[in-house]
Formats: sequence, C-alpha cells, structure tokens
Amino acid sequence: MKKIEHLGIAVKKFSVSIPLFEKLLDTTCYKTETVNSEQVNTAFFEIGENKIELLEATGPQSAIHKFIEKKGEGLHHIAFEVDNIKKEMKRLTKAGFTFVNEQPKEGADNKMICFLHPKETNGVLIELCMEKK
Ligand code: CMX
Repeated sequence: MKKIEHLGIAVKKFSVSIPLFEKLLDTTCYKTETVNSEQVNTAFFEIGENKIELLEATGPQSAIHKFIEKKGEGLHHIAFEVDNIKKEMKRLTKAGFTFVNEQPKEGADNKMICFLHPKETNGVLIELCMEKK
C-alpha cells in the first residue's frame, strides 16, 4: 500500500455539505461524479497529498443510504492507494482477509476499487484503489 488516497465521508445532501467542506478546507470542490453502479454521487476535494470524498446516496439500495440510516452521517471509509490492485488483493486474501467484491470494480475518479468488510477490519470499511491506466 502506498498512502491514504482519500477519506470517504457519507453525507445526506451535497447542497449542504459541499459548501460546508469548501468553507472548512478553504478550497473548491474540483470534481463531482455519479457512480451509477454504486448508486452514489461523489464530490472530491484536494487537501495536500490527500483527498476527501463526499458521498451522497442516489437510491435506497445505496450502501451510503443504508449507512446513514444506521449510523448517521460521518466517516464511511479509508481508501489506500495501491500500484497493483489484483496483486494486493491476492496478498490480503492469502493473509486471511475476505473482500466484499471478488474482482476490482470501477469507482469514481478514474479508479479501480475493492472493499474489505468492516467486520474484519475493526469496524472500519477499507477500500483499495488503483489509478486506471
Ligand atoms: N463502516 C463501518 N461499518 C459499516 C459500514 C461502514 N462504511 N457499512 C456498514 N457497516 C456495518 C453496519 O453498521 C452493520 O453493522 P452491525 O451488524 O453491527 O449493525 C454491518 O456493517 C452490516 O451492515 P449492513 O447495512 O447490513 O450492510 P451490508 O452487510 O449489506 O453491507 C458493506 C456492508 C460494507 C459490505 C457494503 O456497504 C459495501 O459493500 N460497501 C462497499 C461499497 C460502498 O461502500 N460503496 C459506496 C462508496 C463507493 C465509492 O467510494 O465510490
């Protein structure tokens, strides 16, 4: 793993949270993107080497909708950047971890992504992400 690429924060409404984070970080949201397969809208902020990703549900089946219903708004996941996602998945599978998705899938911001279940990682949802070449 190379570094923390971004922190994902589940929010109810972009109309409230994008201006809030722009004010907080003193920077402009540089990209919004909808990921239909995940039923989410995403909004990105750059902060030094890292990013903050806000996540807003677009439907009731969205993981973000379920998360907010259960826990309320807040930190949703930590994403680690990797060079080779398949290699890293193999390493972690060998080490005894189970992935939510067996194959990497398309995520926002030009990334291939996969997730480890929070039950296996001390209650924190972990994402691996790799820049698409
Ligand atoms: N962090 C910590 N705990 C979480 C969690 C999260 N992000 N999401 C769910 N949980 C917990 C729930 O609170 C619940 O705990 P309890 O059993 O103690 O109540 C448990 O996990 C099961 O939750 P659930 O609502 O029944 O959800 P599922 O098991 O159906 O799914 C998960 C959970 C993590 C497998 C699913 O949310 C998932 O696949 N997430 C990865 C995909 C995703 O999050 N996509 C949105 C972001 C996409 C992007 O960044 O582009």
